[in-house]
Order: sequence, then C-alpha cells, then structure tokens
Amino acid sequence: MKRKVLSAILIAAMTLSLAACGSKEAPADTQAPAEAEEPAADAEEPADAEEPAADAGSGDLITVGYAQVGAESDWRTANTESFKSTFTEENGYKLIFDDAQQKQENQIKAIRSFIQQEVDYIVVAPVVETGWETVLEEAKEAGIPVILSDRMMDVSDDSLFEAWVGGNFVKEGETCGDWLADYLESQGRGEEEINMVTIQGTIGASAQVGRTEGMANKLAEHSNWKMLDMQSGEFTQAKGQEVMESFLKSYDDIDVVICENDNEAFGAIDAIKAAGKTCGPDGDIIVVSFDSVKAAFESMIAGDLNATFECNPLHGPRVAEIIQKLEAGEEVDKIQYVDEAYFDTSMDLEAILAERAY
Ligand code: GYE
Repeated sequence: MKRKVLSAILIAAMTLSLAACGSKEAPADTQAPAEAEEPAADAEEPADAEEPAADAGSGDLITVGYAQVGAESDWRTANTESFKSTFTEENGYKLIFDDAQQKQENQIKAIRSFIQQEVDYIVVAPVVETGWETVLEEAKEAGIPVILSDRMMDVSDDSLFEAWVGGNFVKEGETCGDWLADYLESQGRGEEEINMVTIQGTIGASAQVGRTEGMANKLAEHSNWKMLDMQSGEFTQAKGQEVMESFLKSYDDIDVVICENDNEAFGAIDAIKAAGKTCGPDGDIIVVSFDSVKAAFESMIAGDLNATFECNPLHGPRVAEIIQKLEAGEEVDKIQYVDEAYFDTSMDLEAILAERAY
C-alpha cells in the first residue's frame, strides 16, 4: 500500500518535475495523493527513514525529520513524546521520526534519507559530539536547515546548524558537586575521606562529557574526595547495574555513586541491594543521578536515591518555536540553554511528583 502511494507520488513528481524541481513548496496538487492516502496517524508512527527518495513535502505542512538517539532511558521516552505531540498535522507539521538505536552511523543514514526526501527541516539529537561535518555539509548543500536539540555537535563551522537547544550539562555536574559538598557537611562528613565512583553516560555524548567535566571541577575543590573509578553505563538501567556490580566487586568502601542518568541509578540501586548493602539517606552508599524523571522521585520517596539533578527533555515546543521564527525570517539565538533545578529527599517530593510532566 505504502509502495503504491510512493509510486503515485513519484509518477506525479516526475510529471511535474520541471515545475517542482528544487522547490520545497511543491504545488499543492503534486502532494494531493499523499495527503489523501496517508492516515493522519502516520505522523505518530516511526516512519522508515530508509524509504526511497521522494519529496516528503506535504502541501502546507512543514516536514521535519527528527534523528533521535534511541529509546535508552525515561528521559529519551519523554523527549520522543514531546516531539510526537508537538509536530502533528494538526499543528501544521509532518514528522518523520527515526530511532538510531544509539548508533551514530544510523543517525547519519537517517539524515541522508531526510535530505533525499527533501524535508523542510532536519532536527538531530546527536548520539556523540564528533564526526558530523560531512553529513551536515550535505544538508547545507541541499539547502535544508539543521537544528540541534538535546546534545551538542562539535563542528568547526557553526553555520552548519541554525540553533541548538538543550541542558547545560557542565552546570548540572557542578550543581551535583555543590549539592554533595553541602550534604556531606550537613552529615558531619565534610572533612572525611570520601570514595566515589561514576557510572558515566555514553562516552562522547555531550551529556556525559559535560556532567563528567562539571563534577571534575568540583572534585578539584575537595582534596578529601577520591574518584576511585569511572565506567560507562550507556545511559541504560541494565548497563548501570552491570557496572555497579563490577565496582562493588573491586572496591569495598564506596561512599558515593554518581550516575550520569536516573536509569543507571535504578540499575545501580538494584546492584547495591543484591550485594547486601544499603543506599539512600539512611544507607551505606549515597546515590545521585541526573534527569529527574518521575521514577527518580519514586526512588527518592522509597529511600533509595538521594538526589537527582534536572535535565529537561521537553524540547518539542522549543524546536517548533525555532522553526516558526525561521519560517518568519526572524533571527534565532544560536545556543539556547534550558533552566534546570534539582531535587533531594529534604523536599516535599510527593507534591512535586504530582505536578511533574515527565
Ligand atoms: O540524561 C539520558 C539520555 O542527552 C540529556 O540522554 C540526554 C541524556 C539523558 O539517555 O537519560
């Protein structure tokens, strides 16, 4: 069925190719078959980014290709949901969603497919920071604006993207270090030798690089803090558990475990309990993490997690605002940080959880 629709589009496109060539605003009648045949729910379905080339333009709809990292965490699920609920046909968009399963090569393929489909905008949440120049040049040559969201890209020419919106990961790491200093002080442990381990995120991802760096800045301020080990838990619960199991085998005096996202902390907590140890405010090991998803509040309420440093995933409306400004020919701020807070067990967590959007 879908193939037939594509053939129809291709035939229509070929007939009108001279008129439509190179134009993002193809004549409305070229798009009519696609509009009529494609159910509205299509925008919600993960479209296959590998489909053969066809102009993805949809009449008056703005077509947006989103190259998503994967589905590795609660944060990511909330982020995907934010895009799917924002970029709807009702709101004037056609979303082509691609899940790269945490692999950069898949994201590069998805971006190339978006270029082939002549989308109006490409949005990327890059898995890692480096290695994007070539594919971004290709998008630029095709005249398709690229917007980065969530994680950053490290590119020498910043005209390769229009704007970036996301969390300030270094600041998140520093907030974590400051919180830890205050907490230890409040426990009368300000001068004690403190042994720490870190379960890092995906190595080379901005969220990993920034949080590790922010925490390292604070570590340098406390000569009694010792970082015993750091290993990647790939931002997943399963890997977080695995890494914590191995840390517990190697070190018998861990005071603090820093998890670079909440899901890794859930895995670490399981590993700590399985090893017969305790954690949280009344336990042997202090556990802190990043994101502040709903399940992290439940974990704090259960007495397992000590604190979580917020990272807001609701970037759909923020990216839509950037697109609307670009459509109107307005200037957009190149780098847009989102304000973020933190939460710990001294707060009224039940009340905060009741109001929490993710
Ligand atoms: O912390 C983690 C997710 O890039 C900020 O990616 C994001 C991170 C987030 O897998 O849970």
